[in-house]
Amino acid sequence: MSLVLGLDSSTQSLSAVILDTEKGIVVADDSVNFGKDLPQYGQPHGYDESGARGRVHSNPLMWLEALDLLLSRMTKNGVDFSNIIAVSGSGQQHGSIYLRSCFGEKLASLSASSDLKGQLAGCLTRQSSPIWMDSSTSEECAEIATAVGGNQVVCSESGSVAVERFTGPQIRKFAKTEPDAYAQTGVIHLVSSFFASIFSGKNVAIDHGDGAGMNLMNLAGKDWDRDLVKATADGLLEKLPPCAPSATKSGAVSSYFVEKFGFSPTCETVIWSGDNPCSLIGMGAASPGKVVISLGTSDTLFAAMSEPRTDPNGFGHVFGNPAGGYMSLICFKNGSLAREAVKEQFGLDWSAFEKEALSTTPIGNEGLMMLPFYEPEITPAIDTGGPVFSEPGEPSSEQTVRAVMEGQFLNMRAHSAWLGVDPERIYITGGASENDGIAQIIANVFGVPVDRLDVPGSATIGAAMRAAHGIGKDLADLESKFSQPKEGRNIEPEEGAKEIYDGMMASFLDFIKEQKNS
Ligand code: XUL
Repeated sequence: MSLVLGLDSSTQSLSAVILDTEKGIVVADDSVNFGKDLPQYGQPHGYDESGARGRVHSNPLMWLEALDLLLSRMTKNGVDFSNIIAVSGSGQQHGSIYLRSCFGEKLASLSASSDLKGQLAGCLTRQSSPIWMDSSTSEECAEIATAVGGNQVVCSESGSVAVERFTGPQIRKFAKTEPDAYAQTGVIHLVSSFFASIFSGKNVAIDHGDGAGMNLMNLAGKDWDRDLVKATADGLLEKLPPCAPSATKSGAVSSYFVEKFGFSPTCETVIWSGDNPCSLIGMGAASPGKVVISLGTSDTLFAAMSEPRTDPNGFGHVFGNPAGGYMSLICFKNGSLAREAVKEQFGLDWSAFEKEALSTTPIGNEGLMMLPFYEPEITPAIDTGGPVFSEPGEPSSEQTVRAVMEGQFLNMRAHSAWLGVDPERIYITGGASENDGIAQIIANVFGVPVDRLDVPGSATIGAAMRAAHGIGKDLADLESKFSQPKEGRNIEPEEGAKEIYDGMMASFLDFIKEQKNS
């Protein structure tokens, strides 16, 4: 038997894929979209949009309901879970769930005749979960950094300076603002370890990939950093699950899934990781050499690295590579958020991003530049209060489409230079990677060919590959089956394009500086 299940709990949806690891094929896949399938939560993009001062939270009960819904929908559609030999998953990074100590016991005694939401709701000590889009913890970041001797120390110990969306600063804010609820909290999970615990029927570890996105894990020691934990909140160490390598098995699947959805009682669980570390695996980029751009709600650029190299400007991060070693990552908040905003502003469809805008405007937009920061940006850290153009006037829809994409990828190129890698090709993934126009701009700005994979959803595929790897399957063999570029879908850079963007780079950086100072 060779079927493995991978899940991905992302910002906007919960997805699943079943891989046949012998035949090298995708057997089934499905997805629940939080906004469309669970409109009763009033979170159309997967989070509460009414938060003030940078607060962005999601409802963890919505995530639980999504899991029951996804698996029952797959069962109704004829999917047979009884042959699955291992399950693992991927979670949006940094998000945290706050639970009473009884969470572990509850998980061990879940009844298949009821649902997850009804049985686990009482365990929450905090009704909402801060997610990666939250930028409300600048004060807490500064306090943590000061307590340990400065941001250089936070960065050298944890792989990143203190970052607003990272879990440590979020925990500190909770402990400061809701001390009673914090005191009632027995265990704090990441999205990844929360779901992994549910599948295993007990509290399980946080993996080194996702754990590194907390400002709490010591990168070299691969365990909780006592100084950072102490600087974050009182009594925190007892509330954190242990850290463990990503390929750690966590026992047979919980009887809830056996009785309710027909899983085999011998199906093994492997701990979950973050979406970016899982995507690294799904893209076949676990060994250094490949640079990946993931185009999702956020855009990220990442690559495996043999030695942890930190970003001198503090925007980049080092996470654990689920296959061992490290990966670097840079996250840009205004990914599809910005592209969708332009699409909606002009009532366009995606073909405008694919063809019309690009065929009617010249490369470089005749010098018209845009800082596409519809939401406060993370890289660079700047709040421009919305998009800004370098020239006055009302740009046309075609100019704006080109400007948003050129702005995004010039910004990405500028802020990834510290990695010191000169990619020969770039591998792209995520919903928007199917769009040829977006792929063309990336090829032009970086001046290298762009490849896409044969299978959709690299985080979900990567999660399934990690399940297989965790029970002893060979990663190189899995990569040769599932992480191959799709033939005929590569995009070459256009002649002379890179030179135009080389020429624009200095003015683009000045434009950012001007806006920062204004
Ligand atoms: C990475 C990050 C985002 C989330 C989105 O640091 O914040 O890419 O993982 O899912």
